[in-house]
Formats: sequence, structure tokens, C-alpha cells
Amino acid sequence: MPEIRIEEGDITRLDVDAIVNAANSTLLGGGGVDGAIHRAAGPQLKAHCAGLGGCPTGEARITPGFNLPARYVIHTVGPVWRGGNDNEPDLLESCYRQSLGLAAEHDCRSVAFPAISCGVYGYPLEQAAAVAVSTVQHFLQSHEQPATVLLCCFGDAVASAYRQALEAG
Ligand code: AR6
Repeated sequence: MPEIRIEEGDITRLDVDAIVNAANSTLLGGGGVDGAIHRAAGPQLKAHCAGLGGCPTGEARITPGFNLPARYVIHTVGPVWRGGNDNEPDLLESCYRQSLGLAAEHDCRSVAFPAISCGVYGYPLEQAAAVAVSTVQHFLQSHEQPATVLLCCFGDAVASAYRQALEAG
């Protein structure tokens, strides 16, 4: 049975097949979880990303994990929150769907997501958690892989938003 789990802590430490990065459209690194992933993966990650030509909002790209425990990093670009009338929910849903699609194509049994767009990009936590949980649940119903999806939370507020969304779903 596929499962969704809430995992608290640093995503770069997780021993999973793929971790997802909340990147920006250059894919060349930044702050937040993006910075942490690039630091932990080592400079080869940025060199590899430089060859990808960026990534539009709502899409995803896959790279090796280099020095990370994870085999792959799936880089996705979440929407910047602009009040909710700028297609933000569809773009965020697309980030989760495309990332899961790449994970499935690469035979990843386990994938960990950070709370995409919930930091610098300002997406309200409860609304983002609802999109994340429903999109992951929907994907798992129709795919064999990944079998395990970890929703990785940095802090109690994120964890409780996910718990609420899982209970509601
Ligand atoms: N492990 C797990 N989650 C983390 C970690 C970590 N090591 N570090 C931060 N978070 P953010 P965004 C959480 O701002 O909103 C970057 O500069 C964090 O607490 O990293 O999508 C990119 O280059 C929050 O809940 O991503 C982009 O320019 C969540 O990860 C921009 O930020 C996402 O916060 C993307 O903004």
C-alpha cells in the first residue's frame, strides 16, 4: 500500500530515492531548502544544473543527488504567492504532479518533498498543505511508484498544517 508520511527535519539528511528541491527558475541555487540542498550535494550539482537551461514555474527537472544520500534531486519551481488569483493553486499542483511523474519514470520507491512555495515564495501554509496532500493522494491512487512519499517539515507549523490536511482528506 502506498503511504504518505510526515517527516520532521532536514530534507538533505533523508535516505530516500529522491528529494524534491523548491528551486527558482534559474535552477542555479538560492536560499532556503534550495541552498541547503546545493550545499549538501556539493558543487557538481550546480555545474549539472547549469546545463539544464532553467525551468519554468510549475515544471520539474531531475538530476543526480551527487553527495546527498538521495540518488536524485527533482527540482521544481513553485509559484510566488500573489494573492491567489494568479493561477497559484494550479501551478503548485503541477509542481507536485510533475515531480511525482519524474520519480515514477526513474523507478523511485521513496520521495521526499519540502513545503514548496511556503517559505520565501509566501504561499499560505494551510492552502499549500491541502494542495500537496490532495495531489499526492490522487497520484498514488493511479501509480505503483513511488510507494512512499514523505512530506518533510521544517518546523511545527508546517507539520500541523500537513496533519490537518491529511485528516481532512
Ligand atoms: N529541509 C526541509 N525543509 C526546509 C529546509 C530543509 N533543509 N530548509 C528550508 N525548508 P523555501 P520557496 C523549508 O523558501 O518558498 C530559494 O531561494 C522552509 O521552512 O526554501 O519555494 C529558491 O532558490 C519552507 O517551509 O522555498 C527560490 O528562489 C519550505 O522549505 C525560493 O527560495 C520552502 O521554503 C523558493 O521559495
